[in-house]
Amino acid sequence: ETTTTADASAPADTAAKKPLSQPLVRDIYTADPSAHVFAGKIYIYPSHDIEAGIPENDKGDHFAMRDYHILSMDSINGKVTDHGVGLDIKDIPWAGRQLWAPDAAFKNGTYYLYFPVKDKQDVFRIGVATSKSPSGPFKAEPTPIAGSYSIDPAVFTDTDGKAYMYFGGLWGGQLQRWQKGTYDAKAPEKEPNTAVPAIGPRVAKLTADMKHFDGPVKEIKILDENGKPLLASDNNRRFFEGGWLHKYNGKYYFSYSTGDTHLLVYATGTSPYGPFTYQGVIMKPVQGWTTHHSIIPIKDKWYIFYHDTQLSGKTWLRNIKVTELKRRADGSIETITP
Ligand code: FUB
Repeated sequence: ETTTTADASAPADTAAKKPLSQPLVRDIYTADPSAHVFAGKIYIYPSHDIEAGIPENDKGDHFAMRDYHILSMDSINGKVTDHGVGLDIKDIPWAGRQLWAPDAAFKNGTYYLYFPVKDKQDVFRIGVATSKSPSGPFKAEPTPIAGSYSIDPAVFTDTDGKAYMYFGGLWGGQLQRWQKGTYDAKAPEKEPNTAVPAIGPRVAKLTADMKHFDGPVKEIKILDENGKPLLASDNNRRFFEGGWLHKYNGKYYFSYSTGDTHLLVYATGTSPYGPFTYQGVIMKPVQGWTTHHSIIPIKDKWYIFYHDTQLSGKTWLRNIKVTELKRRADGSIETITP
C-alpha cells in the first residue's frame, strides 16, 4: 500500500488552494474512474494504464491493461491511498487480454467488482469478482456473466434496492457487432455513420446475488427533444461508451461519452430502463482522445471523476481527476470546461 497526496508534485500552497482537477495519482497511470462511498470512505475503481508497446489503432489494441489498483480517500481533498493490485488478469480463468473500465457495488457485506475483458476468442465479456473488503483483493468468478458482452459496466442500485448494469461501447468495445443478438465477427469495426437510429447502450437488471443478469439485456433508447431516437450520424450526441447512471430528485440521469466528438453528455428519464431524453453537455473535451467518468454525491455536494492525459501527453497513459458537478435549480447540469 502506498500513499500519495492529491497534488504530490505541486507546491504546498498551490495544493491547498487547488485540490480539484489535479491528477489524483502520479506514480501509476490510471483511467476510467468509477467512484463510490463505501463504509464512509471514497473508493475509486480505475483502469490501470500501462505502456504495452502495441501500436495505436481505432480498436484500442494498445489499451492492453493487465490489472486493477483500487484507490481510496478519506475526503475529497484528502490523501489518496493505493491499495495495490485488487485483481490481476492472470487470476481470471477465462480472460484473454485487455482489462478495461471497471465498476464496483456493495450488497449484504460483499463488494462486487465488475470488469470487461476479452475472452480467449477475443470477444469482450463482463466478469464479476467478489471481496469482503472494498479495497480487495477480489476473486473472479470462473466464467463471465452469462449474456454479457461489450465493455464499460456501470452498476446502479436504485432506492428500492434493485441493481442494474449499464454497459456497451462502440468500435473497440465491439457493441456494433451485437446488433443481431449474437457476436458477428464479420461486422464492421465501426458503426454505420448514417441517418439511422444510433446503437443504444445496454441495461440488464441484476439478480439478488449480484452475479447474473435477471432477464434479457435491453437496448436503451436515447431520444432528442422531439421524442425521436438520436441518429447514428449525430456524433455530438449519440452514445459511444462509458455510461453512468445516477438519480437526483427522483429523476434518472444517464451520462456517457460521445467518443469521437470527445464530449461527456447526459440524458434524463423516469425509469432506470429509459427512454432517456438528451439534455446537454456535462464536460467539454479534455486533453486526450476521450474521457470516462462517474458521478457521485459526497456529503452535500456532487462530484465527477474523470481522466485526461496531463501527465503523459499520450492517449493510452491517462490520469484520473475529480471536480465538482454543479446543477441549476431545475436539476440541469452546468457544463464543465476542464
Ligand atoms: O480504458 C479502456 C477504454 O477506454 C474504456 O473501457 C473506455 O471507456 C475508454 O475510456
